[in-house]
Amino acid sequence: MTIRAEREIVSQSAEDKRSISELTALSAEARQLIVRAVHRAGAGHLGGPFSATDLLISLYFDVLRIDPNQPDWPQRDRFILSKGHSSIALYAVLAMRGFFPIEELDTFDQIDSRLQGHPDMTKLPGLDMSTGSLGQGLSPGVGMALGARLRNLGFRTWVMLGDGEIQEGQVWEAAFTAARYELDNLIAILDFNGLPQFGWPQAGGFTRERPIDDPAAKFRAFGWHVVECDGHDHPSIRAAFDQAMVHSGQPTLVLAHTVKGKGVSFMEGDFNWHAKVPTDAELQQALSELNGTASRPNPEA
Ligand SMILES: Cc1ncc(C[n+]2csc(CCOP(=O)(O)OP(=O)(O)O)c2C)c(N)n1
Repeated sequence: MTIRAEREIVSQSAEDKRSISELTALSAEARQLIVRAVHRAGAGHLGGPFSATDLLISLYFDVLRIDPNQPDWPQRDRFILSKGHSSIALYAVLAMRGFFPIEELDTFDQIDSRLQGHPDMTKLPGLDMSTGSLGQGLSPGVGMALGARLRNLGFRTWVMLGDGEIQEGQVWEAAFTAARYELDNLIAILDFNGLPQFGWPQAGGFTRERPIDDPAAKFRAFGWHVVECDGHDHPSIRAAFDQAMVHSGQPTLVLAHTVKGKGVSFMEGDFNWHAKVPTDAELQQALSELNGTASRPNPEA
C-alpha cells in the first residue's frame, strides 16, 4: 500500500519568480562564470555544464524551495547532480544564488578548495549528495523521496542525469524502484544532449558515441511519467517542471532536449569540448559571445 505524503506547493514564492528575460540573462552570466573558472583552473568540463545551465538556473532561481541561509533546512527540496562532472555549472548557480561568494569560484578544482572537480557534500553547503561516479545519483534520490513520504515532509527530490550516464545499470534499478513505490515526489531531469563523451579511438581521432535510443520510451516502460522540453528555452523548461510537480502516482522524467556546449558557437555540438580547457583567445571569444545577454557586465571585456 502506498502512503502518500501531504503535498503542498513547494515552488518558490511568487515574489521570487523571475521573468524570462531575467532567467536568460542569469543563464548567460552562469556560462561566463563557468568558462572563466575552467580556464583559470586549467581543468574541468564545459560541454555538459553548458547543456545543463538553463535547467539549473530555472531550478535554483524559479522552482526549488531552498534557502541559501539555511542549507540544511529539513523542508528544502533536494537536488542531486548525478552527472557530477558538470559540477562547475552547479557551483556557479549556487554561488549566484547566494550559497557562497562568487569569488570562491576562482578556487575551482584547486587543492583544499570546497569546489572540487566533482561535488563533495561534506565540504560545500547546498549539496545534497556527493557524485561523480556516473549512474549513482538516482538511487539516493529514491531514498530521499521515500524518506520524505515516510516523514510526511512535503519536499521534492530532483535528480539530473546525463544521457551517457543512463547506460549505467544502477539507473534502471532505481527507476524501477521509484515507479514501484509511486514516488511522485521524485523528478529526474535528463540532460539529453546526445553526446556522451567520445566513442572508440580510431585513425584520425575518436568516433562519436551513438546516443541512447528513445529514453522516453524506456522510462515509460519502467512506469514513469515523461514530459519533454527544450532544455534551453525557459518557458518550455518551466512548463515541463510545472507538469512534473503536479503529476501524481508516478515519478516524472523531464526529458530536456539540449545541446552540448550550448551558448558558445565553436563548442556547440562538438564532443571534443566535453572536457577541454579554452585557450586565452577562446576564452575571450566565448565571453564576448555570452556577454550580449549577461545581467552583469563582464569585468574582462
Ligand atoms: C562510472 C563512470 N564511468 C565513467 C566516467 C567518466 N565520464 C565522465 S563524464 C562521461 C560521459 C558522460 O556523458 P553524459 O552522461 O551524456 O554527460 P554530458 O554529456 O551531459 O556531459 C564519462 C564516461 C565516470 N565519471 N563514471
